[in-house]
Amino acid sequence: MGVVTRGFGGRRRQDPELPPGQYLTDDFPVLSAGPTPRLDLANWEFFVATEAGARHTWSWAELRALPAEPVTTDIHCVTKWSKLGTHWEGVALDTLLADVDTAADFALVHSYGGYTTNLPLEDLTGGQAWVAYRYDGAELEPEHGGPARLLVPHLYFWKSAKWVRGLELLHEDHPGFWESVGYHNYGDPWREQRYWGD
Ligand SMILES: Nc1nc2c(c(=O)[nH]1)N[C@H]1C(S)=C(S)[C@@H](COP(=O)(O)O)O[C@H]1N2
Ligand SMILES: [Mo]
Repeated sequence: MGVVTRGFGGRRRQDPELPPGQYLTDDFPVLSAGPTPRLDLANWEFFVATEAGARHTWSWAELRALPAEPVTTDIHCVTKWSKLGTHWEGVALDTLLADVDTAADFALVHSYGGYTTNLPLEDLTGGQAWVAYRYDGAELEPEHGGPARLLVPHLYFWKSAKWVRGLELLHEDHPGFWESVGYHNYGDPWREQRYWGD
């Protein structure tokens, strides 16, 4: 986290902590392509379906019983806002995938409500992604993806699926909701991969 650097005379200097084209916000905007689903924790589950046909599931109680990690990270939305040093808590995908036998290269993330987003499986492992259920010291608000959302902060925030339901592990890449209508397939904010062709 650093000091916000702004030029005088209305010129905004690029903060070295901000990817190209991004600006800082203290707000936490809500961006949802549809209504906020109200989910019953008694029926909630997180699944991992492998390319070989195996299906692993965790109930809400089982998820919450797994070791949780605090995560402090910057987040970058493709609509150009960034927040630095946000505080989350959740279960690392490394923990959830530890006993999953897979040779898949890709994951299609599914949300309650039907949203999907795709990414290479290797971007979900190695301490880079979490199923997050707390934000800023409180349970995650429904508008921001509660009860639980994916958190993959090294990619643009549309990859961080709210109301996450599970992962479909695949040999072949399959574009998700925004990726199939023109957003970049990978979405690295540091390479400004916003749209097709970036
Ligand atoms: N299920 C679901 N997840 C989603 C979205 C969505 O519309 N539905 N929007 C994405 C986009 S474009 C962004 S920028 C972030 C916004 O998260 P926020 O509303 O908590 O700021 O969620 C991402 N995850
Ligand atoms: Mo977004």
